This record gives sequence, structure tokens and C-alpha cells, in this order.
Amino acid sequence: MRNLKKADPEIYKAILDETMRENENLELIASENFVDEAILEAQGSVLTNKYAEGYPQARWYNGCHHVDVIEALAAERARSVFGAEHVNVQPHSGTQANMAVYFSMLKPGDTVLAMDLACGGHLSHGHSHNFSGKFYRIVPYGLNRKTETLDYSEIAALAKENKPKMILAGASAYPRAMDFKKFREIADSVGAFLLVDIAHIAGLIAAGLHQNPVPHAEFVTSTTHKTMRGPRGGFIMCKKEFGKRIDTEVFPGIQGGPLVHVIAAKAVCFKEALKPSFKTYQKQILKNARALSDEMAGRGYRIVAGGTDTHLFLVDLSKKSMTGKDASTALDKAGITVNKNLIPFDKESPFVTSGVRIGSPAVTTRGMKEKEMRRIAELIDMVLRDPANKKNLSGVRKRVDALVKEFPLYKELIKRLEKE
Ligand code: DSN
Repeated sequence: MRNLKKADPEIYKAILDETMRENENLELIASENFVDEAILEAQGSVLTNKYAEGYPQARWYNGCHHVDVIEALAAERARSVFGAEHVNVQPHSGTQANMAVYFSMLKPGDTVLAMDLACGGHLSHGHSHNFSGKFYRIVPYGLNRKTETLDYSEIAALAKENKPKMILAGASAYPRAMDFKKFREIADSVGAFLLVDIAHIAGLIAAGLHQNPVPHAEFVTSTTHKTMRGPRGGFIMCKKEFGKRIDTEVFPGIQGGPLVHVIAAKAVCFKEALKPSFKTYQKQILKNARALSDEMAGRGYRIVAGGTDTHLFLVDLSKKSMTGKDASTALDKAGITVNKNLIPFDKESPFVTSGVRIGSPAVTTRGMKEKEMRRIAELIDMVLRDPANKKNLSGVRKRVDALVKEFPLYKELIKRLEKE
């Protein structure tokens, strides 16, 4: 970053500081990950200069022959990873991927059955301030109070009662496996179409470690930056018959020029996902999430839904006289990054919450395994047992320092930065 250092020392310093923060902390935010340097290179390339409105071989601007190669490769690789008939890799984010599906298939006021945000759904699944909540009649489905898992018979009953045009499956904070085949049956029973948002679990699906919704749903949306470990962005998969409609809705419907530098990085991410090493990585994500969740449970913490089948789990702190907000703030001070999260049927507000969400993708990328997960659980427990004690927090911080040093991140990159 020699040029940046000269041109803009303030931005240079903030990027340097963030690089160090990522290296020096234990990243347990379930939706975050660390990309390979190859992805940083693709995204930091001259492709940021190019306008490419339209699609490969059908652009509005000239000079697109190289970016055509890139976008075609990204889409082709994504199709291979997930077995999809049609892929659009242009959405700038997961929310925009969802927006393209809503806008192409629904009219304002149409009914959508989607997971309640308070039970783990996403903003774009019907939050009142999001386009989804403003433009559509959202009927939320929740979880079974006892099992804290999806209750398919309740979803079927809600579908029958409300006759939705679209059923949306997928979540941001649901630790158990989802049955997309059952969602398909429910959608068929009321003539709805099915959108599955796999933003969180896409990597697991790509590796064959979670049921793939692609054969069951008309539309599947995702991000590339969570378990997929690619650049920040979105993509849409759909049945061939909807391909043209989706493409037209993304551009010119809701976006202008695609971010070709990000699409190149997405292509690198999909290539990575086709390798056997990606499957090994995803398997370890699952093992690590289970080991961490089991160790937390063994230390007396209640795990929502009794555990995890995925890369994340939720810890209920309501019986520990602590809010999610206080817990995540104390953990942050000790170098452990998690996010406060509503637990099902939470009595606290979304700003306070009774829980924290913990995910394993980023620490797994560092090379940590089950043994380290048990060490992390011990460190979390130490913080939460005495969260206001500064000496306790600095003691844990030192142990975090020692742990992350054993699993350095961006080693070569940091060495180069230090030389500048
Ligand atoms: N904000 C993301 C998450 O953390 O789950 C969802 O988009």
C-alpha cells in the first residue's frame, strides 16, 4: 500500500489498523470471514475502472471483452458449485439479490410468508423499515416454543390461512438444519413460489454438508462473504425460465453498472469452492461450531435449540443476569468479537437482547480446530463470569494475544506492510 500511504495517510492508517485488528482478535461474528489474498488482489484491481452495464456479449458500453470473460466464468463456476440452471452474479449484496426476486415476481401489497426477524430472519425478510416490510404484506412464521426449531406444520397452516404469493426460507441466526423439501411441499400446497436465502449456509451447501435448496426452489439467493469466504457481495440462482426476468430486474431494474472487480473476486471464490480443500474447510467449520457450543453448554450456558447443525449457535444469557449487549461489550474489551443477538421469544429489545451469536467460519480459516474451540470457550466463560473486572478482561486479552499468535492471519501481507 505504498501509493496509498503517500496519497492518503489517514485512510492508509485506518486500513493498517483494521488489518492488525483482524489479526489480533478472535473473530466469532458468524457472518464474517477472512478472504484469501488472491481475492484481495482481484478486488483491488483495475477492474474497478470499467463500466459494464448489461451482461456478457450484450453490454451497453464498449471495451467489455475482458470483463465478459470474468463475469461468464463467475456465473459458470457458481452454476457448477450449486447445480443451478441460471445464475446472476451482479447483485451488490444479499439484500439486493432478494430485492431483485421480490421486484421481479411480486406486486406491492402481495403476501409473503417469511421467518420472523425476532426468531432469526433477516432485515430483507420483512423488517418494517426495509423495502420488504414497506412494500409487501409480510406474514411472519416463528419457531416452536419448546424446541426452538422450525415448526413445519405451523408454517403449512399459516400458508393455508394467508395464501402467500411467495414463501421465503432462510435466516441469519438459525443454528439448525433447514428442510427445503418441506418448504417446497408447503409452497406447492398453496401455489406459492419459493425463495431460499442461503447467505449464511452457502459454504456448507457448496460442500454438500447441508441440504441444497436449488433443486427445490424457483429462486435461491446468497452472499459470497460468509461461509463462502469470498468478497462482500450477492448472487441469485434460479430456474432457467426465470433467468431473463431476474437479469432484467437486477439491471436495469435495481442496479446500474455491475462492480466488475467484485465479480472477479466472486469468480475466484467460486473456483475455491470447487476444490476438495473447501470441503475440508467446511467440515472443520461444523466440527468447530459443535465443539465450541458443546464446551459452552458444559460450562453451564444454555444453547438455543440445544446446539447447532451449522456454523453458528446462540447463547441464551437470560438466566445469567446479563444482556447480550453487556456480554458482547465485555468480550470485545478482551479481544473476542461476537454480536449481541435476539434469542427466540426474547423479552429484551433488539438493541439489548438476551443472547449472543457465535460463529466458527473465521477462526476456522485461521486454522484453529476443536482444541482451540475449547480454549475459546474457557476465555468466553472467564469474561462472562466477571465482565466488569478490568483485571480479568486484561488477563483474558493476554491469553487471546497468545492464541492468535499461534494462528497468524495475513502473515505475508503484514510482513510486507511492516516493511513499507
Ligand atoms: N448482517 C448479516 C449477519 O450478520 O447475519 C446478515 O446480512
